[in-house]
Amino acid sequence: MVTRRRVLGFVRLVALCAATGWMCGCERAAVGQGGGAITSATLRVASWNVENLFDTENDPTNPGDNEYTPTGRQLWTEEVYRIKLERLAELIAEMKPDIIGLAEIENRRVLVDLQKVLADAYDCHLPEIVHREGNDHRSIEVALLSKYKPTDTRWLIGNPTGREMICATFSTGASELTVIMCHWKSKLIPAGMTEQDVDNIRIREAKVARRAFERKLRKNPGAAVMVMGDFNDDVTSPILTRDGGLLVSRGLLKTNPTCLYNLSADIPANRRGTYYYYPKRLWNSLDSISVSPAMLDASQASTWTVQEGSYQIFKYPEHLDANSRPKSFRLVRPKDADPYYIYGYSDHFPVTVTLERGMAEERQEAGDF
Ligand SMILES: [Ca+2]
Ligand SMILES: [Ca+2]
Ligand SMILES: [Ca+2]
Repeated sequence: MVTRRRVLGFVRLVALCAATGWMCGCERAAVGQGGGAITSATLRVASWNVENLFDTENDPTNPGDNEYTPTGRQLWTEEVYRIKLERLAELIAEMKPDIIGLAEIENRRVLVDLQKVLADAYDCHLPEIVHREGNDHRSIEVALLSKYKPTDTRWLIGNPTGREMICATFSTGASELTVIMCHWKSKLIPAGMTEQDVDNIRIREAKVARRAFERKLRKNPGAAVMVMGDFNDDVTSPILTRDGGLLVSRGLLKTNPTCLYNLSADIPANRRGTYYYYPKRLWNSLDSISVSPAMLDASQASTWTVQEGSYQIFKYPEHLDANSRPKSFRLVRPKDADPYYIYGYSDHFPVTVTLERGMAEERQEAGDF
């Protein structure tokens, strides 16, 4: 049966392709001309897959949210939703981000609800929202919450029937910081597809993200550009390193100046895990933040550099289960008892980094240029 959503999705897709030319990996037109230059000396940036942040209403155009209703399979009542928001806000307030990328966001409403809990319960103010509805089959998108309004926001489309990426540029006064937020397709193989089909989509997503930051770095090798998110693959995977240009060796940056460095490579391989895959009893480094070469060297021209030792997989103590794995927020269905919720947080750990205003910006502001 062809659902209304699919028809709408197809019509939208055709219009989108015509408008933006995604076939060549082009960016969606810029929207939102904002202000709000970053004035602080440091900037904390985070990325977190918050795991199924759905509201409780059944969106008739989205079959992907049917289980997240009070009578749906997840028994997703208003009370459960409120507790989920509360948990997420509690952890985000601990991280104290200035800009946070979020994955698995149903719609704008859940972001507004999360903002409100952050502000009211934790005095944590992230007033700017970057989000739009996409074509994902469950209608879960990436989003940014931020203290600052981007001066330019684009959506990158690597998979026209999947999740888009956000490419947001913030003004830092004299120059810019660009943040690309990703949630690439998972390695699960849907019916009718092969592993190669899925890999091809994932490779295209990687290449589209890469093209966006390469363009910035060719124009300005000192540009501050970050790529972060849930890549649904380990940081050493060829799709990240070979196709996405997110390198795990600082040495290779010298000969590949338009590639980025994945900060998770600074963490020993056995401690990079952000997600625990129970069927194979394996940790995966699905979530990470990569930065442009100039951001690694405070003497270089970048506006923002990584504060030494600040990158971390953020392990909020309450987020750890008895085995130090991420404590998910999930419904348990015992065979001989009523279902009940484990009020965790998410099946992913967040990642976070602190940036410092670079020398170039300071000199520029002092009028030395
Ligand atoms: Ca919903
Ligand atoms: Ca629905
Ligand atoms: Ca959605």
